[in-house]
Amino acid sequence: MRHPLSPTAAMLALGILVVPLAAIPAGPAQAADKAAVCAEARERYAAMEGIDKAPANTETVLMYKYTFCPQTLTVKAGTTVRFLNVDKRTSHSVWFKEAGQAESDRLFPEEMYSLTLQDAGTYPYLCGPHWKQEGMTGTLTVTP
Ligand SMILES: [Cu+2]
Repeated sequence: MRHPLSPTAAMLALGILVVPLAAIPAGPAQAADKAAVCAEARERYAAMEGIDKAPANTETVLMYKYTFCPQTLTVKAGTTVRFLNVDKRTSHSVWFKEAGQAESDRLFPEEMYSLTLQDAGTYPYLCGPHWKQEGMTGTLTVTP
């Protein structure tokens, strides 16, 4: 049996560390990066004070580092979805552009925007200032 810290294992471990770092693009974050961003966003949300963490019939989408967390969400018609900015400095917006809705006001850290959709369907949305350059978009699916 090979020793767990044999040179080969150490080199493999190093390779695992080096490859993803080199693969990080300058543009929109890839899926793996988004997962890490959203894990951090959830930690920030959990630590945030003064916000009801379990409001009735409500789902929460976090906005953090040019990412909606989760990026796709399915809810039953009549569920309220609130979009909460857990960023440190950056402001975001929520814009159901394709559905013809007006863009939300700019949401600063710890501010939120809520909406309740009654009609089943798939609703893509975006962040006004960050969808083009940063790919900050999401999709909300409403089921009957
Ligand atoms: Cu944004």
